[in-house]
Amino acid sequence: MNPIAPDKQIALVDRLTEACGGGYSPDVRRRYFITGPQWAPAYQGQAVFHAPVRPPVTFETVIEEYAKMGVNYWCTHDTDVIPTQDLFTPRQDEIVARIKASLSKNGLKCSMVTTETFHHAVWAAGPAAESPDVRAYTQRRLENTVGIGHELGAQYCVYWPGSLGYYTQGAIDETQTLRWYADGINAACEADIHIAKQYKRPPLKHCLEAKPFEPQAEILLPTSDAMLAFIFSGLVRYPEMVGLNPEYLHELMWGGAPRASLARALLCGKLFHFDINDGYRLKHDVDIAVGLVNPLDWLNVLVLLRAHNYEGPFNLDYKPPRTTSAHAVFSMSLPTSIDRFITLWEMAGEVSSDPIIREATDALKAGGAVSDPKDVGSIVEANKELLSLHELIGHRIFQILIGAHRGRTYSL
Ligand code: GLO
Ligand code: MG
Ligand code: MG
Repeated sequence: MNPIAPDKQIALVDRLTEACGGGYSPDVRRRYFITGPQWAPAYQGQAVFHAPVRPPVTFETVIEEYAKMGVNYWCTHDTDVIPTQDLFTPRQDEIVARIKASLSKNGLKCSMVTTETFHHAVWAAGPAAESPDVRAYTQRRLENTVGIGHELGAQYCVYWPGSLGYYTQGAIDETQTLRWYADGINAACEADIHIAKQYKRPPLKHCLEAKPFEPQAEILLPTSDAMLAFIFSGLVRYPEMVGLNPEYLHELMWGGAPRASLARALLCGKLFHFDINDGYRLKHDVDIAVGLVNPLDWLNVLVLLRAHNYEGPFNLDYKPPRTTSAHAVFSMSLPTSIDRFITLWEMAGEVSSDPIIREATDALKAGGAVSDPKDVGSIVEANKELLSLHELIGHRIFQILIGAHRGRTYSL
């Protein structure tokens, strides 16, 4: 093949994206509670070892592009859109008014707001540092975000306490730090109760998000389970207002099974919000788009969520890779991510209604007829053949993933 001239590359990528087919129309995409973060397309490709590769984009562009794509909801960190030095000033109000205008012009809603408590130098020792000044500032920031959330009509507020931890062991008292962190969440909930009344709106759903590694060396609330224990520890004053925003990759990163983490959150009634992406076990937070690494696992996750009538947001918390251009972020990366999610969701519906899986599952639940229930040997004998259905169900789910249940074959 001849080299592809730079001015022909966009056309090539667009043509091949189109040739992939299988894309959904914006109207179809709008049927799902998919939320688009400001930070996903605005991510410039930078990291500890990486320089940025893409230019900055404004919230106006992001909101407009989401609207064109068929994403109904937008969400943001406070400082994604308001520079830190402009928070609490009239500049903040001006920016929030511009966001409102841009959302309404494009027919989008704001689903969620979140406070950045990990990037700025003020959080060097975390949002619950020893210094009372840092903690008082944290509380003001959290309360301020709640106010922005109500002003923008959000339903959810997310907290990722990524810098709640340490580099050098023994330097902080973990129990004290967690108490101080709870003070921050309590202040946000209290402010919410007050502000919600002023706006005549229900209070927000406050969602904690765990990540096992990064950016601290050791993290105090590394998993969704740790956060459940924290919510029910007695430190959180309004536990009914606080739930979880698990992230698929964050649960996978520590070696857990995301589906089991979600199941535990569901049992506690705490699965409020869900960050969707993909990646690898026991690696750093690569935030690859949904379904590109673990489509089978993702399919199973969605089967679980459908079975439990999860109705919260699916938040596209991923990072378009550095190899994807600024143009392709909107023309290829985001739409294909959304479409893989929709396909997996619909496929999960097929798994749930598949007659083979249904019959196998019912048979397993019926169990074998045991001749002597007190005799361990008869229990084993009675179920021995039935248990082969476990592997058969796995095979059937794979067939559904590749379309074999609809007759797709490979003839050699
Ligand atoms: C980082 C987190 C981050 C959060 C966001 C929402 O690893 O996934 O993107 O989801 O800060 O609070
Ligand atoms: Mg996340
Ligand atoms: Mg992540």
